[in-house]
Amino acid sequence: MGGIVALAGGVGAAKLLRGIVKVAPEEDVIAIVNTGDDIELHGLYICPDLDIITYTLAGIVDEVKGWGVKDDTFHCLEVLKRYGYETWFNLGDRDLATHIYRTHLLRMGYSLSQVTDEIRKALGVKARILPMSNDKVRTMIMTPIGRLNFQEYLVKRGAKDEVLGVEFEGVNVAKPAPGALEAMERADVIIVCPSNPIVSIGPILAIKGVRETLMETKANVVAISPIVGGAPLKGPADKLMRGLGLEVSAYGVASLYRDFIDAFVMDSVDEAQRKHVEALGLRVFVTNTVMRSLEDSIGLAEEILSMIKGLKQ
Ligand code: FO1
Repeated sequence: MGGIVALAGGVGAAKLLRGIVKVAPEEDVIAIVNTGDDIELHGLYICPDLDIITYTLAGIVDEVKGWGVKDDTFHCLEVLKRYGYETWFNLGDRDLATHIYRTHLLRMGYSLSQVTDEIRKALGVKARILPMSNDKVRTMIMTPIGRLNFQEYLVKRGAKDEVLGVEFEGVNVAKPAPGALEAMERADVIIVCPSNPIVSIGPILAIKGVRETLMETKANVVAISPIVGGAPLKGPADKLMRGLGLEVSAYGVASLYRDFIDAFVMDSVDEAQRKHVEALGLRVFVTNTVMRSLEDSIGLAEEILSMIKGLKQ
């Protein structure tokens, strides 16, 4: 049994993963997570997507925001502000402990994948969580006011700037994290989570060897559309897709993945696009993909896993 590999960004992926680990043995699940959104602030190394996935699977995420730790306080940030630090990125006190621990271990010489493994084990998560790479990759957004780090574009400036282009700085020399390609080769199922196709899944696909491995694997590869009814459920995927001249629709997402996926799952509200997506050569499944509750997540995970049984093998 090769297990389930999930390519993951932040909140949308975490919601699906919390369902997947309820319907499949958690230790058989490996999430390969985007690190293009990582940022260094206050001398600390912060990995938002890795933390969103880990906190969600550990049951400690702030479910209202989808990121950070539930019931967190912000005392440290308040004092940092008095010292003159920029505090637009809301780091809670409990969340900061993760960044302190991660930064400490990285400075001791641990790799990001080793640190990530220590954190998930300490928080009681049985699924494996792998950063896409141990090397530094930074998603940069080109805008009329210049080149912005992704978190500056999204959080500091509220995604208000026109998107002229997207770059993954460092991706040409970044190697996949140890075990990531092997996991994709061995997997029974690879799920491309309903994450932003440009800045969450895009950086993972841009790492050397990932796209090729996805095209060659014997696993059934299925993607879930993060665009429902022509808009993302969360985040700036529409602005980024439009800025890159792509159609903001389930079809637009399917066409980005068409060379390596076998099947595409899209929401019932997009039923009218079924034929259009099938014309890309994909098996299409239409269902409710909006995950408002844990029950929704479990329902979607169950459907995905039963749909793709026997697609290729
Ligand atoms: N998103 C926000 O919109 N505002 C924040 O202040 C913010 C802080 C933050 C702190 C830790 C963390 O792990 C995530 C955080 N996020 C915040 C979410 C994050 O910016 C994005 O959702 C992801 O990078 C996209 O997947």
